[in-house]
This record gives sequence, structure tokens and C-alpha cells, in this order.
Amino acid sequence: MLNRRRVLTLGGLTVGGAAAGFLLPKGTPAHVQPLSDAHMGGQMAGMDMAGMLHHTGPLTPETTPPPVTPFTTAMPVSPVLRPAARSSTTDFYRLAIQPANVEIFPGTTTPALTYGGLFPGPTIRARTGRAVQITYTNGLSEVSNVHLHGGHTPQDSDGYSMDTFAPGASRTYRYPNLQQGATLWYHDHAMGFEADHLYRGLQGFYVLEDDVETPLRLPSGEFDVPIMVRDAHFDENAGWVSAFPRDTVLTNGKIQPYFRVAARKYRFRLLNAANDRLLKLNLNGTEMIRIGSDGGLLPTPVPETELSLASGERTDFVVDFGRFPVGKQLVLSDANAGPVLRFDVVRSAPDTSRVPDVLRPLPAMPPATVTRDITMSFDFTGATPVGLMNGKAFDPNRVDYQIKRGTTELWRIHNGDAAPLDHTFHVHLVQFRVVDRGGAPLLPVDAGRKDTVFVTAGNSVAVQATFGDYLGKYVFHCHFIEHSVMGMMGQIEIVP
Ligand SMILES: [Cu+2]
Repeated sequence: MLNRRRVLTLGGLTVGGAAAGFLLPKGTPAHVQPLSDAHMGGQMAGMDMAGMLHHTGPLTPETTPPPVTPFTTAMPVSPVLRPAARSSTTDFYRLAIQPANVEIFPGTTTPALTYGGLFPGPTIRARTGRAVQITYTNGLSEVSNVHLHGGHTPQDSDGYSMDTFAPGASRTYRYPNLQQGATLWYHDHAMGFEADHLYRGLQGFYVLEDDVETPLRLPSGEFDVPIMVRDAHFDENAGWVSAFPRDTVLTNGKIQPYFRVAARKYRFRLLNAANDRLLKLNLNGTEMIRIGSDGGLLPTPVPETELSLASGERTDFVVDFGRFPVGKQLVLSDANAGPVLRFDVVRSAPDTSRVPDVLRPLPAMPPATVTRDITMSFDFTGATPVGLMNGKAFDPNRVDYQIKRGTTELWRIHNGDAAPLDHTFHVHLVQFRVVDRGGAPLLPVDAGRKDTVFVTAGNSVAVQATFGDYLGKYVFHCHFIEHSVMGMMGQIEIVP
């Protein structure tokens, strides 16, 4: 079992070290006390919320998980959830939020929090213009809610942090799907519980498909594969340990799995679902052709040999395994964590798919009529660090910005912390465009429609968005979830 006293001791050192100028190496675990706000979930007390530092260096682990032989488990692809009913306009689903034992380590089980008993949750496949309605039943012993990350969603279906439902209760979310095709995901967002709930498994794909994509003839069907990459730390009994380092990488819920592919093109929908990690993935130097970002297809394909994405971000990319003979093996590796997935080319196959030179042009952006500056930072002056947006910890009773419906705004987002405290900024309701990165060239991952953007320590990013349609309160926050839970969150209110 986890040695609580040792974690606490190390945590004190880490917080002190961070406050004194981030002297401790990356990867040092921390124990951080919860904010004492009455609105925060009581479950936070006793949680090991690090996330203060990116953990890239080796550290003597508190616990040692069971050994796993690499590439001996097949990577599962989460099943597509079947509608309980269909009408002329809407697909109706039911999904239980429930504890379940899942097999992460071969031959043993891990008690997880799941959607429908699965980790990752079942994939919901929706079509632009056709509504989806999902009724969730909360089978946990704690409040829950569900946020559709990247969704353009009415306020009462957003999974707003304070809008939770009790154990035993049900809640129906309705998604109009009036946005272009994109790789979205759904996850818990219940105030104070979200870090723990995501960490223990409440996350799944929501793939929105679009008739506009059909004539492009991108790889589809069984050759369109969602891949969720995240990290965790486990004890010797394969139980979750929330302390850092989270040195075990899970790919669709398995440790270093293999995936058998045909010698042809595949479209992968890659999600970084880690609570707090920057992924830098390479495929033995093989070209990965980026075709999509958080909010859908890019204007043109972008060949890359490294895919970099922070927590919450998505990248759609195509790999042409037709360039390789049957028998070839390629390993997807993270620059810090090492191998995460092996592709085995096991058969030849016909391939009529393609990657056209033009994918989907981006519409012109209306000029911004409002400019705001938002600084993300930590306050280390107290006994425990507090996450801040513009110097203030999240207060559900405070609206940070009122925005008139339909307004286009430029947000200059600043990371007010010193290295290694990177942040990743996410706002609900809209897709934005990254328009500036402190005068430096934009990163490849900044292209296209975005809802989450990486902001490195001490640097700034400007994004532009039009706040259309829906009224009400939505949050913006750091998507390193532990930072958000510590207060690094604010809210907007869209008004008529
Ligand atoms: Cu952050």
C-alpha cells in the first residue's frame, strides 16, 4: 500500500521547493491540500493532487505495480454505444456511471470508475445535424456530471462544474451537434471530484462525423481508430495511486499493447486524456500526417514525425502502413515515457482511401471587438498552493466575464508561472483559433479549430473566438486537471 506519511513528507518538500523557485527535479511527487471552499467536493481531502510539476524524470516509486511484458496485450478499440431508441431527429442513449473491475494488468483487475463498465468508456458516434440525447444514471457514491469536451452545447447540457447530480439520480444531456465533424470526448466535471473521477476512468470518445468529410475518402470504418493515451501510477495490487510519478502509460486502457494493422492507410484519433502530461509521440521516425485538430479537419494535411499534445488536446492523423511489408513492426513512443503502442503490419489489404491536398478550409474570422488578458498562475505564499486566474481562485458565485452573445473576442492568455509550470487552457462552449504565440511562430498543434491550448511557463498565447448562440455560465480552466481543482478556473456568462 501507499505509504501516506512518506508522500506527505515529500509533498512538503515539493511545495516548499516550488515556492522557493522550483528547485526540485521534475517528477517529484507532491501532496497538496484541497482548497477549503465549501463548494469543493469533500472527496478532495486526502487526495494526492500533485500535477504541480511535470514528471519526466525517474524517481523511486512509492509503490511498484505488477510487471507487464511489453506488447503482449492487444489494444482494444472501445465499442460504439448503440442507441436505445432513434427518432427522425435524435439518437437516444442510456449509460450508467458505475464502479467496475477492469483489466489493465493482464490477469488481474483494477477497481475503476466507468461509463457502462468499460474503461475507456464506450465510443459515441454522432453525425452533424442529428441530435444525441444521453441519459446517465449515477451509480457512484459521489456526485457526478458529464462534460462534452469540445462540444458546442446549451448550458444545461454542458456539464457545468456546479451542475452535478447525486448518487442514484439520473440526468439527461442533449447535444444538438450543430458543429462540424470533430474528435470530441466526454468526461466527469463535478466540482472538486473531477481530478479523481477522470483519473479512475471516467473518460470516453465522442466522435462527431460529418457528411462533408465523406467525399474526401479519408480512411473510415474499421480503419478509423480512436486512441486514448494517458498515464497513471499503480500499487502492487494494480490499484490506482494518485501520487506522482504517474509513470505507467495506458493506451486505450492497456499497458504497452500491440495493434494489428493491414498494410494500408489508417486514420487515428489521438486524445491526450492524462490529467497532467505533455505527450511527444514519434513512430520510429515514420511520417504521421496530421489531418485534424480539436475542432475538426485542418485546411491542409501536415506531415509530422513528432506529435506533441497536452492534456485535453486531440490530433487526427493518418499513417500509411502500405509503405511497409507485412511483418513490419513500428513502435509509437513518447519522448519521456518510452514505448506506448506497437503497430504490427500483419496483412495486405486494398486501399481506396486517400489524404487529399485540401481538407476543409477554415472560415474567415470576424474581427475581435473585445480584448481580454487572462493570467494563469499559482499562489505559493500560503501553506498550500492555490491555482489562480487573474489572481483569483475559482468562485462559482463570481462571473469573471460577461460576454454579449455573438461577440468575437481576443483573449491573451498568459502563463504567469516559472518553469516547469506549464499550463493548458481550455474554455467550454466554443472552438477558438490560436492567432499568436508571444510573437513566436505558432506550433503545428495550434493549427485549425481548437478548444485547448498549451501555454508554456512564462509565455503567452492569443486566441480568438466568437461566442454564439447559447446563453448562460460556462467555465474556462487549466486542463491539467489538478491545477483546475486547486482553483485555476474562471467563468464566463453569455448574455443577450
Ligand atoms: Cu495549469
